[in-house]
Amino acid sequence: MVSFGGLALSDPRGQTGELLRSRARLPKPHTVPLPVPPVARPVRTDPTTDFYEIVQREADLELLPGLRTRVFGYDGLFPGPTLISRSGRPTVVTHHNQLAVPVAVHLHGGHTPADSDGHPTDLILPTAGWSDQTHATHGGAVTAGQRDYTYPMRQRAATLWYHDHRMDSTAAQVYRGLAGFHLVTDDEEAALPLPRGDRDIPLMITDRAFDADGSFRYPTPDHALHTTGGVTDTYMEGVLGDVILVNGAPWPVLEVAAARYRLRLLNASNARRYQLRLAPARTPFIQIGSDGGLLDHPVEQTTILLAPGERADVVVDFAAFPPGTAVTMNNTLGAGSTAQIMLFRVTGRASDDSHVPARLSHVEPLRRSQAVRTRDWRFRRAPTGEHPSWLINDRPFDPARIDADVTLGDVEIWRFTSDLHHPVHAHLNPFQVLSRRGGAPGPYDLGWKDTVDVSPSETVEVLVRFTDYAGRYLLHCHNLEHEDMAMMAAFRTR
Ligand SMILES: [Cu+2]
Repeated sequence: MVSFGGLALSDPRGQTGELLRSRARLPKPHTVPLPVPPVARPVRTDPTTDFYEIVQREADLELLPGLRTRVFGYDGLFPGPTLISRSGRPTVVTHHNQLAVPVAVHLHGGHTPADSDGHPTDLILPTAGWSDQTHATHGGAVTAGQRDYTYPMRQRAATLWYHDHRMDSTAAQVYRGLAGFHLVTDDEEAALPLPRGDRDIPLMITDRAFDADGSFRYPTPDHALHTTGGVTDTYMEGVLGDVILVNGAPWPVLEVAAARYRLRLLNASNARRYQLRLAPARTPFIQIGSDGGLLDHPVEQTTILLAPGERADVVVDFAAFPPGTAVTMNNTLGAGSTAQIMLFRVTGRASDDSHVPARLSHVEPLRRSQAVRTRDWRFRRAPTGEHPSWLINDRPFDPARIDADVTLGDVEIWRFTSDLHHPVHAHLNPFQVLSRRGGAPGPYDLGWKDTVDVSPSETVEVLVRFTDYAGRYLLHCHNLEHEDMAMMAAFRTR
C-alpha cells in the first residue's frame, strides 16, 4: 500500500458521501501513463448524418498495474470511445446491449428529442434476453438488444458526455464503467486559435475503490444488478472511492511540451466533488468553457471546483514552467490518496501558435425580467422514520408522474434549495445561474450550465429556457446514489 507521505485517509471535506477503501495493492502515484480514449469512427455517413455503432459489453481491463478489473464498457472500454459531432449535423448512435442487465444511454448536455434522451425507463434489454419484463421497466419504451439514439446536434460546441441512466441502477452501472466523452464542434470554435490536436485532451476524473483481486468494490445489495437497485443504506449519502482515476488510470502522468494545452475537465464521479489546483502555482487555469460550451471571454482561475456531472474547459500554458518541471494537479477537497489527481511532466520547448483570444463567443444573457414564473425545487433527505431515500419537493421519483409542465420558449426561474451537497442537473437545455445565497453567482457558475453545485443549506436560482422538443424530461441530483434513491423529478415540455 502506498502511504501518501504518511497522511491517513480521513473523512473528506466538502462531500456528501461515505468513503469506501480499497483492499488492492495500489500503484505509486504518477507512474501510470495517462490514456486518452480512442475517437470513434462512424460506420457510415450519408450527406446529412453520421452513424455510429457501440457495443456495451463486459471486459477485463488492467486499470491497476498487474491486476484485472471486470468493467461494463462501451465497446469494452473505460472510458468509452470519444464521439465527435459537428454542430447541426445529426448523429445516430446504435447501442447494442451485450451486458446481462438493462441499460439506458443519456447524452449529458445533449439537446435531444425525448425519445432519444435515455429516460431511465426507456431501457435496452440484454441481447441474450431478460426474464423479468415488468421489473424495472415501469412501463417505459423498452427495446430488445439494441436501440438507435438520434441526436440532431442543434447546439453549440461543448464537451458533452454519455453515460448509463438505468432506473435504480445508474450509480452501479456508471461505477462499473459506462461513461464516455461526446464532443460537439462548430465553426465559431474552430475559427479560434485554441490548442488543438494532441494538445486538446479530455480528462475524465472518477474515484473508485478496488477489492484485493482488482475488481471494483461497490456496496450494492444485488451484485448481479438484476432485481434490486440502489446502494446499501450505509452508503446512501454517496460512494466515495480512495483511488482517483483519470481516463481510467490511477493518478496518471502525462508528458507535455512547454506549450498551451486545452484540458476538458469532467467530473464523472458518482458523488465526489473536487477542487483542482496546479502546483507549483506558476500559472492559472484559463477557463474558456463550462458545461454548455465557450464562455464570452476567458477567466483566470486559481482553482476549479467540479461537482459530479460538471465540466470545465481550461487552457494551461506549460511554457510557464522550466523544462523538466513536474506539475501536479491536486484536489484541495481530498485527503491522503484523494488529494492527488495527476502529474504533468514538462519535457521541453516546442513551437506553439495557439493563444487564448480576449473574446471567445457571445453568450446571450438571460435576465430575471424575462422570467414568466418561478418554481421551487427542494432537495433533501427523507425524514427519519421514512424509507431511506432522497426527495425533491418532499416526493420520491415516480415515473408515472409529471412534476411540472413547461412551455417551450418561456424563461423561468428555477430555485434550488438543499439540505446537503446536491449537484442539480436538468436535461434538454442548459441554464444560467442567476444568484447564489441571494447574492451574485459564484466563480464557477459561468456561462451555460447544465449541472449546478448546490451546497448545504444553500439556495441557487437559475434561469431556464427549454426549446425545440416537446416531451418528458428529467431534473435530478447528479450524486448518482441520490439519483437512484429517488432524487429525480419529471417535467414535460410543450
Ligand atoms: Cu443529491
